[in-house]
Amino acid sequence: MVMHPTVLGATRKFLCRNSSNIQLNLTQVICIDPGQKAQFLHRDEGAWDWYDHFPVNFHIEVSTIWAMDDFTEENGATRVIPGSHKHNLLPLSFTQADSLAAEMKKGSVLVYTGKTIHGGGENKSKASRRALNIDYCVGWVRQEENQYLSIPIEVAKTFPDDLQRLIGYEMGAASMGYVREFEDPRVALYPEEPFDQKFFIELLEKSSHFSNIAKSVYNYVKK
Ligand SMILES: O=C(O)CCC(=O)C(=O)O
Ligand SMILES: [Fe+2]
Repeated sequence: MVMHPTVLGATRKFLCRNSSNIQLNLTQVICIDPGQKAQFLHRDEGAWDWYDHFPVNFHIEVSTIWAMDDFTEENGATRVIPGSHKHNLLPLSFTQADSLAAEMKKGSVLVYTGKTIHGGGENKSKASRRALNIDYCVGWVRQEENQYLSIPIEVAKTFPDDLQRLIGYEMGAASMGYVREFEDPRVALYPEEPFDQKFFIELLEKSSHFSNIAKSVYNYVKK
């Protein structure tokens, strides 16, 4: 699920307009039981210290909610305020009445940015509403769920290469996440393999697409 090609491809394309890399932010199963009230309206990017100053057009997170049951207005389908990723108005200046229920069939996925105001709905039905919440973020913020502590290294070693990279065994930006003497964190999984320093130039090239500073450093290093 975490590696779903359409979701991951869209997320990468969206977030990498402003960043060199993305990573897995968290995975959760969320169950809203009958009688549970609506969650407060929020932006998921508030996780980063309720930071008020992310520019409105600078996205650092993409969140997804996969329906494990049919999502209905009655059973607490995620409530979303469409268009709320385009302004900085306070989430709690809105009410549930301003939101729409993301009704969808089991197996569908709701994809929204870290700036979209939303919240779990009130469950007025007689059955639980279950969902799989998988969030991604740019490579240069701290992950909400600590992947290095949540996933023992012996387990991480059994993952496919692209999943290992996504959970954090990869540089998040040209100088973000190294181990030892500026080595790619993959050496922690495979210490016996030779270490390849070209990751730095590859990430620098990616950063050159949105950063003039990176472009000038890239041109300087390539000479
Ligand atoms: O369960 C839901 O519908 C939304 C949950 C959510 O937005 C959150 O926990 O951040
Ligand atoms: Fe949320």
